[in-house]
Amino acid sequence: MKSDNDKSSLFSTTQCGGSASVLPQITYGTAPLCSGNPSPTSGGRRKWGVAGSIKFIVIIVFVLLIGFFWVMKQKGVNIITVIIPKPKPVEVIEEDLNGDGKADAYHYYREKVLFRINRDRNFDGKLDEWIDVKNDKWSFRKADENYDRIVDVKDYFSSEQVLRKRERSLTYDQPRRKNKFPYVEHYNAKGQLEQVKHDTNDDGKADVWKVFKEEHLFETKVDKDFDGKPDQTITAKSTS
Ligand SMILES: [Ca+2]
Ligand SMILES: [Ca+2]
Ligand SMILES: [Ca+2]
Ligand SMILES: [Ca+2]
Repeated sequence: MKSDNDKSSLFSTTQCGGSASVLPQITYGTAPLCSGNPSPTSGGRRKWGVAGSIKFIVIIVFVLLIGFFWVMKQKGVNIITVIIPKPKPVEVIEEDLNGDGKADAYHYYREKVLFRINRDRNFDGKLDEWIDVKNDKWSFRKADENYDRIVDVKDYFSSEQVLRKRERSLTYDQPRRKNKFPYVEHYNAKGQLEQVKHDTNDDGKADVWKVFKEEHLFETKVDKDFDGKPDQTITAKSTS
């Protein structure tokens, strides 16, 4: 059985820093573990560790950034406007389509390049057509066709301004409809109608598909139970 003297050889107290005012530290065996003291293998230098190195790098980067901003300011360079360039000014040319002295069409230019046309086609003072222009061609158009201030149609054009896709409402009852554009028309490169997808029950999925050939209806498929799969196929000449 070990005596109290035996225990003191394993766990003893010593004082760090050699001063009597320093709190005693527990030692294990004969090596004192005083935090902050250089280890015998560190050559007398304090180890930074990973966290210390990261802090050091962050401080250096921060100081360099402050210096960079200060130098740029001395040179009269506003670094904010360099990073976030100011938007180029937009010029708007108004047009009076019906000669009543009020503008009905607005052409938007940036650096003399037309990029947007907005129009009031029924002259009620409210815009009802919005057109995006790229390279002098319409790229996108949306419009309120019944002038109730709700968009009813969206047109997507090719780079040659050929209509390729049209999303629209059939009944102008969008406020009551979940799917505001349930009727989607697809056109070929010549602008001829090729396919229609119609979501008749507002579940967001087409349930009637119509295929056109030479712009004439060729085939209709219907998903009667709305499971996403057509249940009936109707061709122009026969029914199956
Ligand atoms: Ca006018
Ligand atoms: Ca209008
Ligand atoms: Ca409308
Ligand atoms: Ca549906």
